[in-house]
Amino acid sequence: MINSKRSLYGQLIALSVILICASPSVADDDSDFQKSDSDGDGQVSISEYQVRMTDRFFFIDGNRNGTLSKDEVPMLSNDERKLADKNRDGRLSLDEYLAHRYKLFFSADIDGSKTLSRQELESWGE
Ligand SMILES: [Ca+2]
Ligand SMILES: [Ca+2]
Ligand SMILES: [Ca+2]
Repeated sequence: MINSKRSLYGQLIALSVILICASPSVADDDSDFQKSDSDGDGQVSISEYQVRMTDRFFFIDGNRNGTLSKDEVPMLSNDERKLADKNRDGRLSLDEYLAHRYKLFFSADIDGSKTLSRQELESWGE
């Protein structure tokens, strides 16, 4: 009796591990592109990008103090963060964050159209 209970428990654990591993991460880029391209014209314009990055700013601002501290932007290297932190207060304001993201946007905009096609976004790798 105890044995069968234990094996059922083991099966439940195995099942939940499988479920966690199977959680949606496939086609992440695609859905990200579609979310950014809010008018659905196949291009992410700078204003669509701004909306998306503003969203992201408030999403990663975990303690909601309106600035991003070092541990809230672990994806930025020290150099990147220093470059983006214009007033050198050790935090990124929304303006500083957006200015940094615009730079990335324009460096990804290979054809200079001020919009990012799906292809440009993919070769950017973000
Ligand atoms: Ca668009
Ligand atoms: Ca700052
Ligand atoms: Ca472009």
